[in-house]
Amino acid sequence: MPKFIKNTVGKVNTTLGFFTLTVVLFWLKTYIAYQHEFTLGVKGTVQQFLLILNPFPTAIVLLGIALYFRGRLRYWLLMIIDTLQTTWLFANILYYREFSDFMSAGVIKSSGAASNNLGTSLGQIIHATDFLVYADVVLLILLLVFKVIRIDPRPFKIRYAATMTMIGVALFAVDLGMSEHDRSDLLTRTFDNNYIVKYLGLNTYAGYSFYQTEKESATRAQASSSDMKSVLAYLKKNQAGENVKYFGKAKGKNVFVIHLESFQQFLIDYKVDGKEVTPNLNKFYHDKSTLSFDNFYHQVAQGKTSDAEMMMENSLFGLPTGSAMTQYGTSNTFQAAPAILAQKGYTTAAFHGDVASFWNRDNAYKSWGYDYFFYSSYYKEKADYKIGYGLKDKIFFKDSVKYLEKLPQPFYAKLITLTNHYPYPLDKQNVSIQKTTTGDSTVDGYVQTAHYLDQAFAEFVSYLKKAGLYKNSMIVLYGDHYGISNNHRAAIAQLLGKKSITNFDLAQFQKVPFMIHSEGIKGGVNHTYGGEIDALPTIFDLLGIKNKGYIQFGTDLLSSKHDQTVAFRNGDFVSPTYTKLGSTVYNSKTGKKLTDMTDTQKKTVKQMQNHVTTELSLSDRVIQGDLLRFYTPKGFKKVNKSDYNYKVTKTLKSLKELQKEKKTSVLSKNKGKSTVDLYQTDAPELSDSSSSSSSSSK
Ligand code: GP9
Ligand code: MN
Repeated sequence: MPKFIKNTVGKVNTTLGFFTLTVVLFWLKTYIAYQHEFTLGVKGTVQQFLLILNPFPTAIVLLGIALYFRGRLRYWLLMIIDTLQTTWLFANILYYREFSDFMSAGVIKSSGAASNNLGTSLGQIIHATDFLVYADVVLLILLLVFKVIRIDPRPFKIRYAATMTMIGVALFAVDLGMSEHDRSDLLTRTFDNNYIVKYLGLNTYAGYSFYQTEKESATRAQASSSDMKSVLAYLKKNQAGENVKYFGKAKGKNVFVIHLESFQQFLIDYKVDGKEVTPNLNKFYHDKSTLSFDNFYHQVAQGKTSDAEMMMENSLFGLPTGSAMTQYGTSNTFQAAPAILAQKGYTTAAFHGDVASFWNRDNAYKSWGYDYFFYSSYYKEKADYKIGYGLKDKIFFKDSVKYLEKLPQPFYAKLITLTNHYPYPLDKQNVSIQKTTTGDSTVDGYVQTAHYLDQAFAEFVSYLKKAGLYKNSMIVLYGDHYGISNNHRAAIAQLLGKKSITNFDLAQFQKVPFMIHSEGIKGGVNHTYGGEIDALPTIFDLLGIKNKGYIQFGTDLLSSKHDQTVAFRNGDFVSPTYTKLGSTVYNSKTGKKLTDMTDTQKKTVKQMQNHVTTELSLSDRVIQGDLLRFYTPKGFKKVNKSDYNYKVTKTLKSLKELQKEKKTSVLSKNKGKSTVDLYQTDAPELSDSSSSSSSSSK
């Protein structure tokens, strides 16, 4: 063996040599993961360089801790720290695959509530090769155990260890300095988590995220009633008021809010092989009594469904990281739609075919004033009734009816569907439309579950018609967030029949349906720009409730004063004129980048950006500081969470008693005869006679 190689190999038998080898191997796999597992959007040589550099500083500092210890302990500590860092990398690879985002401390905090479903999907997204990230650690340990690499027993001088720490810190300073230069306000403004990882690395991101979460708890402790003043001042200036033409047009009607899981606007009128994917939703969308919005965007971040629910029913934004419903749903004071409506005589109920704890619904719904919450335990459970995250939509809708018919009218009922959820699995017997053929396996099943959801919805609507509920109800439909994440550019391009996809196209791809149907209102496709934050004031308009006095950040889509600048949760925005994504401004009409902007244009965009940043941060202040505890709208009674109990036995008893007290439920109106038999479904799971008249009280 040449002397040079022999010398180099020999070095691994010294502390410094082994340490260097560990650092380099960790760097290598992190860099490979950066390239293959995450979509970091690295542009230009500076960013390329920083991506290569950024695993080093924290790895040197963290692994360097071991250098301060003696002999064998030093080596084992090195391996333990390496394993911990690797586990963080491993967890993020899996998390990113599903959520196209990095894990945050907020998500980890929430994971108690979300663990069930994270576990479900984990099984589906994990690849055997993922474990290869541990290969270097295992190899190093084996080499040590079998004494191929010998442990250097000599003490490692403290001043050398300190030098190593200093090298790490210095590299970190270089990394941070260059990053700030390339992207100012990197750590102060809430950009995408991808930015933090791209510039500062995965370990730094972990520290940043934990720091943010701690800060959140502190903000809450520090908040005081005077903080409400700036919120009230903002709302006074920005709330839009109602549209007299629509005000109260659905007053006193029941309200159905149907949550279309992962449903994007592009599916409306979309065809595969000449066949409509969602014919029934399309019909509903074009109905003359349906107000449909075709420039309506989801505005969720990591909280996904829970962010959508937060916006739809509180007109408050979700948080930049984690889930507001999970982190603050239990302890905060809210003035949510169910509570407001309940105090106006509505019975309020949420229906969902998953466990109650997911997204902390069982607690948050109490804070929001839901009288009832029907979750998985309320439904008959059979192995083939479930797929992916819970009950199949057709069965879910049908089996909700036996509770629905017992609710005194008027009621506010939210039904959260589930089958159209990533990774879009559907059993053969329920498949009735071709997959798309992009070749991207996570994308191609999407139209099949969407088609299934469409059929389930149609069955529900036809029941509503038979039970007389269609006429006296306002039916609201919304898609909660994207189903196909931005990671699938090539497939998206194919689905949309485009050659390639720009960032502007991706922003447009965040449109979700928002439809309001009420017999007698003037419907039509409305092109107003808006988002989930605007849903509640719009719904209130139709129900004849003024939103003045409520802390709601959205504005009525029907109001002439409605604000059409739609904030994305990361501070980007779309509007009918300008779309701003990161630092790039686009002409919303043409989708072209605006390069030479006039001073007036720059000023307008700056004003829009200020507005977006202000509304997001004020909404965050409300949630993080629990500010609603300091403010009660006129005529509103503070919700007392202990008034609510979602235990099955309690609920069934209460519903029974209610039938005697109030004679307004569908069941009472039908002289005590159940309407369940009116429900027709072609769900194959229910086709045998024994299960067609399902009853499942447990
Ligand atoms: C889980 C369901 C899915 O109960 O609402 O939530 P998501 O993964 O879409 O946020
Ligand atoms: Mn969802």
